[in-house]
Amino acid sequence: MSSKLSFSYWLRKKLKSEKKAKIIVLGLDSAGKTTLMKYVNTGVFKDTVPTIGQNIDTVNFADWNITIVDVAGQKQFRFLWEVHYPGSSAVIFVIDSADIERLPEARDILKIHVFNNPYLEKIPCLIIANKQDLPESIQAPMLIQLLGLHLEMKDRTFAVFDCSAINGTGVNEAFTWLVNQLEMKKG
Ligand SMILES: Nc1nc2c(ncn2[C@@H]2O[C@H](COP(=O)(O)OP(=O)(O)OP(=O)(O)O)[C@@H](O)[C@H]2O)c(=O)[nH]1
Ligand SMILES: [Mg+2]
Repeated sequence: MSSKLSFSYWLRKKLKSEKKAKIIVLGLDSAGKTTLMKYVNTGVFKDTVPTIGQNIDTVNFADWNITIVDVAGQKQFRFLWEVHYPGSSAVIFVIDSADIERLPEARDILKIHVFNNPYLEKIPCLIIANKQDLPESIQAPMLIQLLGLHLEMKDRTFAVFDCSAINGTGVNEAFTWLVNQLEMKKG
């Protein structure tokens, strides 16, 4: 093997062995995006304030080093999301599953920013049915029906996990699914 060839072989192997990814976290304001990311980062519940712009943080999960872009869900900040789409390896969409009134709005945003978004169409989508600690919350099977995920996402890799970003229920399972998807994509 020539030295030029062996260098490019080594570089390709090295890049393949580095487990790095960028993940974008979308959802309506108050869905619990920042609370979830803080839980993943620290393993405990931490109080949050509404995000302005976005929070960019690094999370280590399994042996992955993941740059998390946690955007601001409020309407006036949503135009900022698109700058973060290129280069994302996966998308997390967080839903307040106790807020039935805002489900149609969540569905619209999911449609515009995930279903019909060419930047995100080939990457895995993790949907978090958050706030399961609240008694009025609905669970994944019902959420899948109400959001029409079984129709809209039929050609995509996606999963819905019941979670609570307050007490951590389901968070580990959801992120394990996500890194498994990253592993599979890496090949
Ligand atoms: N009961 C309950 N409350 C939660 C949960 N996750 C988040 N919250 C609360 O919901 C509120 C909003 O949480 P955030 O994490 O700031 O929501 P966000 O999606 O980041 O909102 P924006 O930054 O405005 O887009 C806070 O009062 C959180 O404590 C949960 O799983 N259960
Ligand atoms: Mg936030």
